[in-house]
Amino acid sequence: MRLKTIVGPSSLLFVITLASCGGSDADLVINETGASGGQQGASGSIGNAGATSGGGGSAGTSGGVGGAGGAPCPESTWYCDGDKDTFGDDNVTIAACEAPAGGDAMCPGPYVASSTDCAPADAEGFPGQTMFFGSPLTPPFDAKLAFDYDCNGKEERDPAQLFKGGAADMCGFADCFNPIDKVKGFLAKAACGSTTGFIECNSNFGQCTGVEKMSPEPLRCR
Ligand SMILES: [Ca+2]
Ligand SMILES: [Ca+2]
Repeated sequence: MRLKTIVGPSSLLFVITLASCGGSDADLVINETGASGGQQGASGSIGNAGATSGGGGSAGTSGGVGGAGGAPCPESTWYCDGDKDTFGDDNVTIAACEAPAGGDAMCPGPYVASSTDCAPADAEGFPGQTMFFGSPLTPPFDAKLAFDYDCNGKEERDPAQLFKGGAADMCGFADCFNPIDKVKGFLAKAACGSTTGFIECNSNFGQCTGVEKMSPEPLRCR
């Protein structure tokens, strides 16, 4: 190996001539800037390769972070949207410059910027959901909020299914004389997804009383 030193107009160049196994010589040129680029990352070799054109140093510098000589990019945290409802799971994340495509064993759906899906395995459970549901969310979810389909931290009951008698959770006198339909509905104590805690107002010996019975459909919540 022979070491040659070349002093250029703008920077100091070291030329090392390598005797390869095949007997031919190859020149490895490193200038001061190129050596600095190599220290920043695995792209130091990029700085070396660029030496033949005299620009290796600057290529190594810019390639140190972005890789492959490209411009550096700011990394963001991306969240897995495994149920593909456009909201991500803050338990499954990845850091990258742009959103990874996902679609693999780690994340069945794409990665997104949102991290607010309270039910990452249920496409019907997401912030802003307006519908009500009679069965619990698909796990995983907050164990105390199995029906929090809109991810607001509460379980709201479908008002259309609640009892609307003349008195709170009790049948008023007029409730037994509804010519179209009997007054009925879920009481305040009824649980989401349950068919109990449901009363219907019936006239009984001149009095209007609520008879607790099984609802034909579960109480829907969100
Ligand atoms: Ca979801
Ligand atoms: Ca809710």
